[in-house]
Amino acid sequence: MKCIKTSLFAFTALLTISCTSQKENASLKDAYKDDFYIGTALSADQIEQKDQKEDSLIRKEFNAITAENIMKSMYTHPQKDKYDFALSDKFVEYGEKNKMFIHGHTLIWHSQLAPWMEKIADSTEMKAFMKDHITTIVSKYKGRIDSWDVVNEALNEDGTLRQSVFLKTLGEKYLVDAFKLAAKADPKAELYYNDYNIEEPAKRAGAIALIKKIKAEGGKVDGVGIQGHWRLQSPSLEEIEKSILEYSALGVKVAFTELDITVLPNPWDLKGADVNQNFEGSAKMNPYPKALPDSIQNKLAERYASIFKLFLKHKDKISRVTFWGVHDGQSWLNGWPIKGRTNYPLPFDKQLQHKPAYESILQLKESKQ
Ligand code: 9MR
Repeated sequence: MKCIKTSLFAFTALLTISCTSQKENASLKDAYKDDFYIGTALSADQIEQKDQKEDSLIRKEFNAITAENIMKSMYTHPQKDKYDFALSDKFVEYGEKNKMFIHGHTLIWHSQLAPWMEKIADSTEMKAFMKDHITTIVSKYKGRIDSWDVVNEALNEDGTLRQSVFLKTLGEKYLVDAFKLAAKADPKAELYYNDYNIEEPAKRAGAIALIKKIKAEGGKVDGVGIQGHWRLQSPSLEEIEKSILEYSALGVKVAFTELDITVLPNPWDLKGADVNQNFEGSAKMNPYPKALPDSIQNKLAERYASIFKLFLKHKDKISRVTFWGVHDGQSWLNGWPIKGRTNYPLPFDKQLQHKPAYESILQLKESKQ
């Protein structure tokens, strides 16, 4: 294991000490085994175990998996009468072989739909689609996929319902229907509502209302997935903590399902910046094309440490924390919201080396032992 040579926080020398105390064979999943699952999102190549080094890292560090893309409807259900389970079969076999918790992402989502689905314009056809889609996929993996994102990203930022193709054709009822269909197909699978920014007050209020409504109408909701596409400075720990408490008060588990922390400037934060302006190729927006400076590396480690400290405080309410990708080189944040940047949002760098962020997450457990 690589050690950090300097102290990460000005106020503590804890991590310097950790250099000597952490064992070569330490891993995130083992360190947190009594707390919650530590997951990662797998690309198609990772599911197919194309890179041996990446594969051993995945098996060493993580005990929960999500498919980053291949289980989205455009891939699993490309035509009305055609499903394609070739890669999702491999994904599930991989999880079983390695005794991992297997999460299904995702059943009902307005994005990454197959072109034929986008053309569905009336309620009868949409109802038939939802029934066939959810029943076929969930039944196929009954007893093998442990939990599902049944509905993904149904909310707007102000907490109102997104005008998706599902809402337009079926009205609000599509939400409870989706959860009922999934529960019928696999009564034992854990069913989640998953979304981003639902730790922010307005959207959180919308998510709470949505979960309450689905439950009141007889749907089974076991958990809420807070995606966790976060930044160095925001959201605040206070809002994250309030979210854990308020969701868990609904009687559902809380999972952090797509955790990553961008270290790059955000075009929407720039005063007067036009979001539609083309920032591609701008050095200002891609400040660390070669390497992340120590100062930012340490900020990232500190941010991860404070987040995981909060997660540990509420481990009784948290079922799983999944990173959105195995290493920085794979992250979607290299291509969004501006293409062609170099971002550093995960605990492993693109050479698969532990970053100070990794050490800081492990250190929280080591200091307690
Ligand atoms: O990481 C995924 C990226 O490779 C895809 O291009 C993108 C397409 O929408 O989806 C990304 O994953 C998203 C996830 O499925 C749902 N929440 C937001 C994630 C990041 O966009």
